[in-house]
Amino acid sequence: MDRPYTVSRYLLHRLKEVGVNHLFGVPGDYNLDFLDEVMLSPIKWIGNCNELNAGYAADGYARLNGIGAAVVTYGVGGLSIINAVAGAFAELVPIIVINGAPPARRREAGAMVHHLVSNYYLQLDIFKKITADAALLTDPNTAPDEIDRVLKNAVLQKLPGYIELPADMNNVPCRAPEKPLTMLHPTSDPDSLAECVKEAVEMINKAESPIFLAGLEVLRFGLGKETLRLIETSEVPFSTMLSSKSVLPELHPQFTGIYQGGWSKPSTRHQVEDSDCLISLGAWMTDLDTGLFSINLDSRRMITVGGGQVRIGSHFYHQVQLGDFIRELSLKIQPRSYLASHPTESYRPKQPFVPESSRMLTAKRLYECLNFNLNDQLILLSEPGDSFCASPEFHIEEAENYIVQSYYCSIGFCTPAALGVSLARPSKRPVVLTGDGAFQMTAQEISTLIREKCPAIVILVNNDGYLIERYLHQDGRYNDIQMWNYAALPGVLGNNDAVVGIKVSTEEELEKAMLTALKTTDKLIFIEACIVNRDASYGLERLGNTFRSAQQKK
Ligand SMILES: Cc1ncc(C[n+]2csc(CCOP(=O)(O)OP(=O)(O)O)c2C)c(N)n1
Ligand SMILES: [Mg+2]
Repeated sequence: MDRPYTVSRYLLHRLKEVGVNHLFGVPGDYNLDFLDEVMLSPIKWIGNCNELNAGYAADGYARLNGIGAAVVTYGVGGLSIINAVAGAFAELVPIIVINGAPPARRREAGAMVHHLVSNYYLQLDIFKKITADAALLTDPNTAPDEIDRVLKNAVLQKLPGYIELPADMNNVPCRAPEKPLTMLHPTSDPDSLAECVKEAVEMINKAESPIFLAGLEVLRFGLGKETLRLIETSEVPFSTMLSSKSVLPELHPQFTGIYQGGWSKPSTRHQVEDSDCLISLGAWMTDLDTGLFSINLDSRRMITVGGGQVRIGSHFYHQVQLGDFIRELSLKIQPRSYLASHPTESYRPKQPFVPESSRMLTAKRLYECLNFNLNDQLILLSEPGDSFCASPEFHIEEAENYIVQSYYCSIGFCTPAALGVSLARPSKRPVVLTGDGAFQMTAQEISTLIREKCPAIVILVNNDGYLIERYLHQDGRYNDIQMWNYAALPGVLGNNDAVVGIKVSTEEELEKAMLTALKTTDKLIFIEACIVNRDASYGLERLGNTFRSAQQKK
């Protein structure tokens, strides 16, 4: 006979129902009863080295799986995971945090228990500000409804959710889940939708050089396939942005490149900015997505869709959802044989990497080599720093094979996020491109990657400190970090049968290491790439120049 439902069983049932198959986190005495239930559930427990890493892992997982979750303990864990939750909130990633709390009798007595800071509502108050919804479960009669509400709001709004679970609430009986959760997606106003699509079709039909710009909301709301259908039906070319890179396949003949304002390839910039009808789908104009706001777009020649509304020139249409607009436009738009009449500059073909023997490795050559070796089985995660500046121009063949925290930009995100990526997509391998500074933030999580047998490829760009900061400002001693023996580290953190650490300083060594990485599909491969003379990518040189000249104008 099935065991009766308790609050923790109910929560696990709903987590599984919304798609959580792995739970990240760190135990603590306030969450141990919950973790005992996790061990009996079909959800797999993945212990992390710390809570921040658990949050990043859940975020990486959610970006591919649709949702992720992490379990932490009160105060010490709850407050540690905040940075990861803030990043997920900023970037529209739904992760659920389950925070094990002291029992109700202690809360009600106001007792001074370990891990308490200030008062018993502090964490709930903080998480309310960086989640779609947050609940402290105090009553087994209302707990199921509160769990349902938090999960639904997180899933629908693509934002984190927070559930505080007092230790004595875990094993209290509660009602069984009655029926599957009903997700009421926000709807469009039918008149508003019909009118704005009509106006959009007229504008596109009249235009000589329309172009789509697919942005971050297309990626996060899982609208890539529908957007591709729209693009292929209409035969209009498209661009993406750094934050939405790889939402659509980049080897597509209609792809014109990544639009980043003044940092774009000239042909991409020309096509986007000189278009007489730019259809912007869910694009966020953040500083790093716009080449530090160096964009030149005229709203009179734009159709802007996102955040539940559409703007065409000076006309605003409210309550129109992005997905509805894309689907409706696909039905109404006429193919224009655009490719036949206006061939776009085809996307730059991959340049083969031919190493020059014993030539010392520069940043540019490292990125050329990586770009050449990326394939559709590899998911690239690129860390803020030179890695992130180099990667916009990489060729990502398949949709969803690129992950970046391009708005919140918390360094140290990618190594733990790769754990989540690997568990969410076991058929592919994550490739972490990280700086030495970023790596030092969350390096321990290599050990969890090894323990979980995730055959990640980690490429550490050893340029001796915080290179990006050296470029953004006059250099100072604060940009120096302790040199580690990076390539030896994976052996220390794991077992030598499961990991290969390789240090490279020349082009030839890099090519050999890359071949080993691609051939050895059952191990974690860690490549420490030593860069000569703190060399940087073209992207970082450009960022530094723009940033410093903006500072001078202040
Ligand atoms: C958590 C966090 N702390 C600090 C920063 C500020 N920051 C941005 S990039 C950077 C240095 C990155 O150095 P590294 O990873 O070595 O990359 P490089 O530029 O050298 O390639 C720092 C400290 C940040 N973005 N996130
Ligand atoms: Mg560095």
